[in-house]
Parts: sequence; C-alpha cells; structure tokens
Amino acid sequence: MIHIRWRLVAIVGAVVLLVHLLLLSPYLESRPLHEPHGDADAGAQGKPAPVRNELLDLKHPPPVTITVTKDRAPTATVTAFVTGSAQASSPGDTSVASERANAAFVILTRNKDLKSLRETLVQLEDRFNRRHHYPYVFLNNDPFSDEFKEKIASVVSGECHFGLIPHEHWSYPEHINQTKAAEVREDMTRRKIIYGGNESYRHMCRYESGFFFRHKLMEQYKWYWRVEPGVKFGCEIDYDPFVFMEKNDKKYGFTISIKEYAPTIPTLWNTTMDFMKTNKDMIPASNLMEFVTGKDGGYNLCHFWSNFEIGSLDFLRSKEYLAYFDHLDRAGGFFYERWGDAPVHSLGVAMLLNKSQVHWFEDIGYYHGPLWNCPKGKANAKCWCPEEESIEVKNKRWSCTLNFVALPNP
Ligand SMILES: Nc1nc2c(ncn2[C@@H]2O[C@H](COP(=O)(O)OP(=O)(O)OP(=O)(O)O)[C@@H](O)[C@H]2O)c(=O)[nH]1
Ligand SMILES: [Mg+2]
Repeated sequence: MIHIRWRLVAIVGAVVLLVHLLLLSPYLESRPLHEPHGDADAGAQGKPAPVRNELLDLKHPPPVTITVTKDRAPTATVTAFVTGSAQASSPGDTSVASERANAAFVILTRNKDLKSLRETLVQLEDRFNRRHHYPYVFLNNDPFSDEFKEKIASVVSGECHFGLIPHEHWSYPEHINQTKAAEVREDMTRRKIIYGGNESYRHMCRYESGFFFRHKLMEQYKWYWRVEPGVKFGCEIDYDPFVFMEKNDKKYGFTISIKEYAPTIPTLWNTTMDFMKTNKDMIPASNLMEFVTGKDGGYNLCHFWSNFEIGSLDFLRSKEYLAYFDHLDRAGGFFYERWGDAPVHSLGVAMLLNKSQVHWFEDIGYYHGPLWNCPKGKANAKCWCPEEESIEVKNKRWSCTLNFVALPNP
C-alpha cells in the first residue's frame, strides 16, 4: 500500500515538472543572456521594443561645442545642436543657432568714436552676437590707434579686423574740379544745409556708396551688417538675421525709412533716370521703383536709412550696381551737391531688386538719433524701447515704411 502511494507522488511530481518546463520553454529559447531588453513600457503595451541602432543615433548627434578664441578678448564658447534642418528660419525662430552665414559687421569709424562705439558694441553683443561671434571689420581713412584696437577688441566676442582705407577710395577722382567743389561747400554753409560745408562727410558718403564692400578685408564675406558708433539696439535678437536673409533669398534689409532733405540731392533723380534709360538691359522688369517714385513721376525722397543695413555683398559687388555707382561718380554729385549714401543705395536697390528681395526688420529695435524702429504689440515684450517712440507712431509723416509694406509682391 505504502509502495503504491510513493509511486503516485512520484508520477504527480513528474507531471508538474513537465508542465513547468513546457510553460517556460519559449523564454528560455528567445532570451539569450546579455542582450539589451529594450523599453519595458513598450513591451508591456505589446509594441516592439526599440532596437539600439548606431545609424539612427547619428541623426541625433550630441551637442557640438565650438570654441572661438581671440587675442585680448574673453574666450567664447557656443553650444549648438546640428540639426541639418532645411526649414526656412524666420524672425522669431530661435532654432537657428547652429547655422551660420559667411558674414561680418562693418563699421566705418574714427579713433575719436571709441567711447560711443564701445557703448554700441556692448549692446549689440548682449542682444545678439554673444551667441554667434560674427567677426567685425572696422574701417578708417586714418590708422587706428593701439588704444582703439585694444579697447574695442576687449568688448566683443567676434574676431576683429582693423583696416585702413586706400587713398584712392577716399580722395577726389581726377575728373572732379576741386575749386567748384569748395565753392559748393561754401554756398551750402551759407544756406545752412546740414553737413553742406563738410568735406570729409562727402568722402564718407562716396565711400559708403561705392567702396566699403570692395575693401580687401570684406572680400571673404557674402553678407554685411552695417553699424555706426552711438546707435542702440533695444530688443533681444533671438534669431540670426544673416541666416534669415540667406534662406529667404533676401538681398537688402532695413529698419527705418525716411524722406531725404531735397537740397542735398538736386540732380540725383535725373542722373539715375539717365542711367536707367541707357542701361535698359540691366533693369529687371519687376523692381521697386514704385517705392521711390512720386505722383508727378519725380523722386518722392523716400530712402532706406543706411546707418543700419543687413545686406548681400554680392549685390553691391554686382556689375549692375557698380555700373550705377560709376555713372553717379562720373556725374560728380558726391562733391558738387551732397549726395548721401542712403538715397544712392536705396535708388540702386529700387531699380535692381524686387519687393520680395528687400526686408523690413520690423522686429529689430534700433535707434539712430533721433529716430527709433521699435517693435509694437506682442513683439515689444523682449524690448526696452517704448513702442510709441517708433517712427511709424511718433513721426509717421516722415516714414516711408508703411508705403513699402503696402506695395504688392512680385
Ligand atoms: N573713418 C571715418 N569715418 C567717418 C568719417 N565721417 C563719418 N564717418 C563714419 O561714417 C558713418 C556715418 O557718419 P555720421 O557722422 O554718423 O553721419 P550721419 O549718420 O549722416 O549723421 P549723424 O546724424 O551725425 O549720425 C559713421 O559710421 C561714422 O563713424 C570720417 O571722416 N572718417
Ligand atoms: Mg550717423
């Protein structure tokens, strides 16, 4: 009897063991030791567990650290994600820090501007360039002092290049009658025309109209941002305007537009019309001449204020723009009148570009005495400038910007 009972226990035990082995067998076959098990939640929900894949991981590389070091200035470190994104960046888009344009700031200045220029650069760095480290090109018709170079380099995070302007770019061309030019200056002084009696101001306007973009130090760049000593930047610039220009096929960017003082440019419009008539093949069918043409068919005096510009150097170096500048230079109005580089650039832009190639940087808070471009409404949240100071609010009648905005796109 006892013998039979032990036999029964042994049979039941064997059956239980067999059932256990059968139930565990799939796991014992498919889970070799040391293999990663994937995501527990995914498994629990019946989704395939993610597989570690080195190739997939390459699409999401770790942050890249670029270290920029330069003489006498603090070492700057940028941490940026390389996304490889082809998306067009736009004002307000903060995801472009890793992308970079071949660009530089360009600043025509004198040693005596050191204090006001430092104030401007500290703002420009704080609002924008401390995250980007774009280089600076400083240009002068006299050599920069060591003090100037040291004190400028110490407040910026980008490489600094200090250049001397070649004499032939800052002097009278042979065809200019200097006696006549001096008489004009005396006459304009009597008539109290602003800067009318100032000789160096004329060389400056001619230089900014036709030469700064041909300086040797500028040759390597495709984009420029013009800055002047004493200007202010009133808002955080949380995207890269150079990259914005490049990606959106823009050629010229401005903040403020205004009407020119007519006695400084009596013959500029007719000289421009002569150029257009004799160079019809250079003028694109779709352009911005409507922006500068008045109801009577003459110049309405509107121009982009050139103390701020973000633009394409290739445009200024184009055969068409250079032909226009040479035509103006031969006519002599930089010295026989007092043509400013702002109306000259603007007429060049108006005849050679279309509206979609020109951009109003409405969102860049910018001051050049006595005018502000200050973002309005929600966009003012990242600014310290009061929006009611903006030219379109405070000095509406002087501004041409809303006319620009209203023009049809090509
Ligand atoms: N190196 C050099 N730079 C000059 C000279 N004159 C003017 N500039 C620069 O040329 C640019 C325009 O000169 P501004 O004096 O600001 O002319 P503006 O903007 O028409 O006049 P303001 O209303 O007085 O600012 C600035 O970047 C100046 O620093 C000059 O004789 N030599
Ligand atoms: Mg100025």
